[in-house]
Amino acid sequence: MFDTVLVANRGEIALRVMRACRELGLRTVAVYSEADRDAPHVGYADDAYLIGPGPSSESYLNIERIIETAKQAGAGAIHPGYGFLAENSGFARAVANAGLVFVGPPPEAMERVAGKVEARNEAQAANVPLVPGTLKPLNDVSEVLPLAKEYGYPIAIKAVSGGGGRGLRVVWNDDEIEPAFDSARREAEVAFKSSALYVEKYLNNPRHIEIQVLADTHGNVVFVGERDCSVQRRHQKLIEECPSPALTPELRAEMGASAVRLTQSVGYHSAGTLEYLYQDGQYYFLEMNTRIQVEHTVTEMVYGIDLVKAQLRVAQGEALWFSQEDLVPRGHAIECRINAEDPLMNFRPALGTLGEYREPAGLGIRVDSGVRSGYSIPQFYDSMLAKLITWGQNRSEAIARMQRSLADYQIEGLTTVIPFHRAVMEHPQFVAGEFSVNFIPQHPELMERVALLMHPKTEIEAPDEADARAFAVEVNNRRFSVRIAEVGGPATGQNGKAAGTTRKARKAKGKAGAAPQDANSVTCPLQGVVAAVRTEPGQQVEAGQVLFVVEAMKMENEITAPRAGKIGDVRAKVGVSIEAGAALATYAAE
Ligand code: MV4
Repeated sequence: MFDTVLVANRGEIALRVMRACRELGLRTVAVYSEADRDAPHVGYADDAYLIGPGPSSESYLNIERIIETAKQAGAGAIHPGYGFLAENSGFARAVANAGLVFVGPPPEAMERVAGKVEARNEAQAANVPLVPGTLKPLNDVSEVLPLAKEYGYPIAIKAVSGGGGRGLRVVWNDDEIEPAFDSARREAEVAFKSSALYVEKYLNNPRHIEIQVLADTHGNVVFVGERDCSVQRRHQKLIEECPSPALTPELRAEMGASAVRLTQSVGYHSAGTLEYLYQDGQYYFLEMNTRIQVEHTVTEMVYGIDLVKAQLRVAQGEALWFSQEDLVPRGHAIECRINAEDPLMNFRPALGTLGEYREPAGLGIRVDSGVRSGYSIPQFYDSMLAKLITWGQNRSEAIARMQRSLADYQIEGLTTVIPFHRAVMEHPQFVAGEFSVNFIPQHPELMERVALLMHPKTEIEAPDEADARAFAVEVNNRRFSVRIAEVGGPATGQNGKAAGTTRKARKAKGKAGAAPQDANSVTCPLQGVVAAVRTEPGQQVEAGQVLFVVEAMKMENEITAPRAGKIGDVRAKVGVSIEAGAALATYAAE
């Protein structure tokens, strides 16, 4: 059918797909941007083609260029990975129209579940449980109040084209309807160029559980268990596991059967994921993702199925070579996403170049990585460096193995979320399997532990890492590692402390972007565009009161008063760009 696959992606997933191709004897073609000349996926492919400048809009999202390249390279199929063009039905159609195979579902099936309201109607028709809510987009804000009365507060106002939490607003009382509606509409318009909204009852403490499905072109559909993806932050998943600690075999079978019904009814084939919320023993369909997902790996470890190879074989027209009864889970797998982000700075992406880089190894450990020693992280793409997956005979073995491999993982030159994962793996609620999507905000002690892991408290003023030299010494034949540094520098003050720059002062100098929050101004913590001004000169405000809304990275961020006080000048205007650290208003804190 096809013997060459173009992988329209980068990073770890491009490598992941190419490995699967190799095992199937398929030739691989990479595409890359000018920022990715040095990227690992380029070197791994049999052939590689430059497709444009760094920004993805000019390279990895350039549909015509990618299809042209596939033809030029003699590829018969295109695998989109995840992100970029993976869920773009226009791309899937253009690939097919060019006489190539899209390794994914048919565009018609993608479109039937693309919009949230359409997906809800499809789910309803397939008898899949839904969160109570509307089955049509709203025409006007006035429709919200009667719905709130019907479902009871809290309710969620959601964007029909939503995703990643964009255009989602939770409303707790009548007064919040209007501002939430306006804000959701603005955000939806910016992010999706569609301002259509709908309403659901809001579940306040659910788990996020998703079902993996696999369908061939002959009408066979199976589900490959579930994943629990509840540990996330701002709709970015951080940890996923299979199976979910919350499900019984009966519930798994019931949810799985519902997922198979919906998959079958929309004429789907390839791998797909149905997202559900799970609370108080009830499950509710949320949306369908029509791609291979980042966290597919944990399913593979527990079910022993290579999902990417399955996608490729199904795309070649092969019928599923196993049945539902053959799919038996074995043991437990956990994935930690290894992102270059600073957990203590709101998980802000950390750019830089990798120094020493060593991955953990051994039984039950899998690292799907897109980086290597000496690699510079391009600024244009996401901050995920690698995925660390551990398998164990049971959940506690998988956790112990994760703790061990997080400790063994050596990544120098960049701040990563590894200390966050270490804190989670030792957290009693996580270990007990008791968590919801609110896990991180519900446990402030977690981030305190992360801070301690990142900056251990020492008795003496700790020297800068860069100033210290490491030695191995032998004392009575026993080997010790010691770090030697001159503490405080040559000049010492009267109290014996360093008179020069302290570690703290040096650290602070090196860190840009953190907005100084002085008592006389409300500063903007991030660069963006002012979307709303909710205060006026002379206004008395309370601590935590929303004063401004700033749109950045297509997300709306509420800027609140750090303390109670009185607003002086309001400097920000709607539509104006604002730098991180700039003052939005002056105020006198009480
Ligand atoms: C919800 C919800 C509670 N009730 N809908 C967030 C992103 C979007 N994909 C769906 N989301 C939610 N929808 C109702 N009716 C809670 C969330 C939610 C969430 C969902 C999955 C994973 C993490 C989450 C974190 C916060 C809120």
